[in-house]
Amino acid sequence: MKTHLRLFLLSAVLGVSLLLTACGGSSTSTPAASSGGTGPVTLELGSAGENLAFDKTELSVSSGQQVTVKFTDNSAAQQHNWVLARGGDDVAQKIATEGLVAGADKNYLPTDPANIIANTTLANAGQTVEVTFTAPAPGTYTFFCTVPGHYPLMKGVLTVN
Ligand SMILES: [Cu+2]
Repeated sequence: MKTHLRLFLLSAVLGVSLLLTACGGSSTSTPAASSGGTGPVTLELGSAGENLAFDKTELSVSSGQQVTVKFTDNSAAQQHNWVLARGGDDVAQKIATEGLVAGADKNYLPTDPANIIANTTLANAGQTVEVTFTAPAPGTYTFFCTVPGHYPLMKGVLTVN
């Protein structure tokens, strides 16, 4: 009789501690409250006609802001894309080189996306493509096109405040 009671108490204690563990686990994943009053923003840019350039070379957003980039290929024949690097020109150069190897089937993007914050797919002439992402930590980031030969001509800087 006494043994049964102890077993019951033991299993009850174990059950409670399991429940506590489960609750503790879920509470840590509660998203942090958004700071500041920056709502979602849409940035529109395009290629500069037939030039290997964007029609805007400076963009700015706020850290944590939801950003949608709408990119229009204004060329009559060329493909372009819009890629945001997790860093500056050194990182962009590496992505462009790896993208060239990957080929058009992969949107001229490296297999490992670790250094890419956001990217559109390839846009054909006259096409608009878009991508939505959360603005990273404050700093400056290079955006560019990875179609072979377009970087480092076709690039700009996103400033995150
Ligand atoms: Cu391009």
